[in-house]
Order: sequence, then C-alpha cells, then structure tokens
Amino acid sequence: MTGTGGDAAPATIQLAVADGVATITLDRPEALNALTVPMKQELLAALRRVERDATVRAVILTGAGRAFCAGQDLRERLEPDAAPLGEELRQRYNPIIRAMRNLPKPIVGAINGVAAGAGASLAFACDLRIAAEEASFALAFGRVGLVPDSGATYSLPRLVGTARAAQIALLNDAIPAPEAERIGLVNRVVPGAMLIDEARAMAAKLAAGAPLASALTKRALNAAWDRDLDAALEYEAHMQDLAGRSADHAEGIAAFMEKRAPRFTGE
Ligand code: T3D
Repeated sequence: MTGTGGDAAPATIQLAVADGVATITLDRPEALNALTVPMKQELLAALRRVERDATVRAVILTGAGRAFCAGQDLRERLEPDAAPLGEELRQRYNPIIRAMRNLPKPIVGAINGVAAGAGASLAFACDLRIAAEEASFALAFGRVGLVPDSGATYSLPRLVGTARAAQIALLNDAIPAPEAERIGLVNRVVPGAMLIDEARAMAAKLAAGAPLASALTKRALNAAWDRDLDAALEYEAHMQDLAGRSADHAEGIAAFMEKRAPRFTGE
C-alpha cells in the first residue's frame, strides 16, 4: 500500500484520502490488476485503514490501467507453495468481501474496464457501481474449471435475479457495461474519460451525508437481503432509534427550518 516504503515490493494498492473520500486503486496494470497474495493483504489493510479513519466518509474502489481487476492471478496459482483454494478463500478473499460489506461507509465501484472472476465479485460487493462504457463483467470462473466465489453466488442473484445470475454464472459470457446497466448490475455508465470525475462526484455527495445514517442504512440494506417483512420493519425501527438520537438528526431538522444546507459531523 502507498506509504509502506523501504525495500518492500512495489505497492499493488494505492490509497489516497482527500475531502472525506478515500480512493483505493488496484494497481498491477501489467497483469490487469490480477490479485496476488500481497495485493489481497494490502487491499484488506487499506479497507481496515479507511474504516479507522474518521475523516473518511465514502470510498471509491477502482483499477489502474485498462482493467478493473482480472480476478485471481492465475500465474501465482501455479507456484508450488500456492495455498489450497478453500484456504485461500477463507484466509484472504472472504475477509475482503466481509470488510467491504461491513464497512460502515459506502463504497462506489468505479469500474474502469474488465472485471473478471474475483474482480467481478469485488465489483458486486461495492454499494454502488459506475462503469466506463468500455467496462465489462465476466464471472470467468467456469472457464478455468472453478465455481464463482468471493461472494458472487450471494450478491449476483440479489442484484440481477436468479435467471440472469444463472446465465452469467453458467454461460460465463462477458456482460458489456450498457447491458450491465440495463439489467441493474451497475447504477450508471459513463464515457471512460469521465469515470473518475463522476465517481468522485457521487462519493462527494455520499460524504456530505450524515455518516451515522449512511452507515445504518447500509447495515439495514445488508440485513434486508435475509429478512422477512416483519423482521425488516423491526430492524428499521431499531436503526431509526439509533439515528434519531444522533446530533446529525437534530442538525438536519435545524438546517431544514433555517433553510440552509446541513453540516453533518457524524455524531
Ligand atoms: O485462489 C484462488 O485461485 C481462488 C480464487 C479464484 C478467484 C478467481 O478470480 S478465478 C478467475 C481468474 N480470472 C480469470 O480467469 C480471468 C483471466 N483473464 C482473462 O480471461 C482475460 O485476461 C481478460 C478477459 C480479463 C482480459 O482479456 P484481454 O484480451 O483484454 O487481456 P489479456 O491479453 O488476456 O491479458 C493482458 C495481460 O494480463 C496478459 O499478460 P501478458 O501475456 O501480456 O504478460 C495476461 O496474462 C495478464 N492477465 C490477465 N488476467 C490475468 C493475467 N495474469 C494473471 N492472472 C490473471 N487472472
């Protein structure tokens, strides 16, 4: 990660924080940002760092170069000391997906190019996705004789429905960005040259919101995937109790009465 310095191997994850927004960039463009062990460790460390940083209110996840992420580095899998796949998932991939979904700050995926295999899973684990026109999504796992992982079997049917999820997972066809927008896999598609500015504008809007309300909203949306109506209604009531006691709620009402923009502090 940026800032480790010394004789360490080159950073494969860049982390930059400005104006309440952390930008995490997958940075192995020569291999289409395919994920190696050190890269997965750096990505998890970056997510932990943004969780701890109280100045960060929203996160952008993007890739350097022409790809978002080509999934697991397949060359690394050929190394004699490569961990068994189940172990690699439990120790390295699954903690990343949990960290993304449990991060109490919204993540905008700025999908700049192809997102394949676990790279697609990373994109699906973001809260919102903006894709460049030239981006595409491919589960790709089947092409190398594997099963979709890193949360893809969980997130994909919830994002696009079971019929389309089966199509994407079993046929392994690439879904171009415009189709991804049509089926609800991404929120917006923009010209590639505008992608990062559009992602920053979305993240800035998120960062200007009330942080506690935003965190609780993400938590309630996560929970709603596995709850029935009664449980969802009760959970909303619980979340609203918490939000209703915040200084930001009082500030929101005061700002409305005074006809001014609210200044949320996260308290
Ligand atoms: O631990 C575990 O293994 C369990 C977890 C598994 C999770 C997974 O992600 S499994 C799925 C792994 N990913 C893939 O199968 C995708 C493999 N890549 C591709 O199919 C294609 O590269 C793309 C469709 C993504 C892009 O195609 P294209 O034609 O635009 O680019 P390219 O020429 O194939 O790739 C450019 C370079 O990136 C090339 O390197 P070179 O030959 O110029 O030195 C290529 O080898 C490298 N690259 C692309 N993907 C990977 C990769 N190198 C290592 N691993 C990759 N996944």
